[in-house]
Amino acid sequence: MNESLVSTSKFLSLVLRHKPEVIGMQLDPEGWLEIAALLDKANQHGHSLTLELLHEVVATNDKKRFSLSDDGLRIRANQGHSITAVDLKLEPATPPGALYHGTVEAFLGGIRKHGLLKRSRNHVHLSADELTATKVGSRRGKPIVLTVAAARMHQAGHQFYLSANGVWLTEAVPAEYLTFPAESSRETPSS
Ligand code: HQG
Repeated sequence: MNESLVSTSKFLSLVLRHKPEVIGMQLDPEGWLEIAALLDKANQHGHSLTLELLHEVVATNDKKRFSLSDDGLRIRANQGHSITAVDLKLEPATPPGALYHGTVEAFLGGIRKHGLLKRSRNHVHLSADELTATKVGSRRGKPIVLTVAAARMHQAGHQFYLSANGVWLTEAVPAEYLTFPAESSRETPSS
């Protein structure tokens, strides 16, 4: 992605996940914005966004963060929201046996104590493969990948959702369903 695509993706993530009010807008209950109004408002607030650039970001975005409505008139983010009023109306889905969560050491104490919490977002985000989880953890430092016993959690009644861009979402992961990586690399040698 070139710089204007990256900065447009970041701007759209801000507006469509967290703060539509920065351009004087409000998401509908399922997270959509009318594209025509979005372009008008963005430009009024000093962001030179065109329909062509928006379509290019939707099509080429590395994580497929955004979707267009079937009629092409609206756009929304596929996951990652912090606006609690947004309900994407995803269908509950059956997860694979294991899912993965990338984090960093500084958070492990809290995670061991409380499990995975959604914190500022609307869901805990889980990855289908370890490589993706490693990349997620790398955003904050040396990545640590936790394994989630997703099938066991699901059997115990916890609901899972699969976003349109392949991210698994759930309300919280109690610590009993987490496996932490072996800690041998952090142990002090005994002699
Ligand atoms: C941690 C990006 C202490 C958790 C990524 C994480 C993802 C705890 C952080 C998506 C905790 C929350 C989401 C507890 C969880 N104590 N720390 N009990 N429970 N945490 O950014 O999963 O590029 O809200 O480990 O690729 O890092 O934006 O979640 O480190 O898919 O599209 O609290 O964001 O996608 O951080 O990332 P976040 P995340 P985009």
